[in-house]
Amino acid sequence: MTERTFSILKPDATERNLTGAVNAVIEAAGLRIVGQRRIHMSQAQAEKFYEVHKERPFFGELVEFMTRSPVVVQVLEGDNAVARYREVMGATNPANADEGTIRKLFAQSVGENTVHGSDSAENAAIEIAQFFTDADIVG
Ligand code: RTP
Ligand code: MG
Repeated sequence: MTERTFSILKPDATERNLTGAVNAVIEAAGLRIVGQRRIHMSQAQAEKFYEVHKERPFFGELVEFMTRSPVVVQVLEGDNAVARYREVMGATNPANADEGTIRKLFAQSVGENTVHGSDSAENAAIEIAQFFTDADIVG
């Protein structure tokens, strides 16, 4: 089933000039980048995006990290894109990530872990709508 998911290349990726390298892994995995934009997230945008984690001890650190440098927001399309991208990203903590995954290849720590991917189709739709209009997605 063709579906869409939402992705962010996080500040540690843009800072190290790794956006092309990460995109190469995404595309090699069969996911198509159908929307893409570089932005510098505001504090308010980051707080809203990670609202589900606001009671977690790492919330402040997470918002600070996500607003530290530009990010690349993306819409990815493909067969079972939500689950497929989670597979390609690897575990949240790069120490536990499988060989060949984006986080195993590039992430430095559980906090600075290079990419975000939606965890369900429902959240993907909500997250895509936070950053893209329909006209900005060309499938
Ligand atoms: P994401 O939402 O960014 O795709 O990552 P995820 O689903 O794999 O992990 P999640 O549990 O949703 O956590 C969101 C992000 O918060 C940061 N984090 N830091 N310091 C910590 O212990 C800690 N735990 C999580 C990571 O940047 C994680 O991706
Ligand atoms: Mg998550």
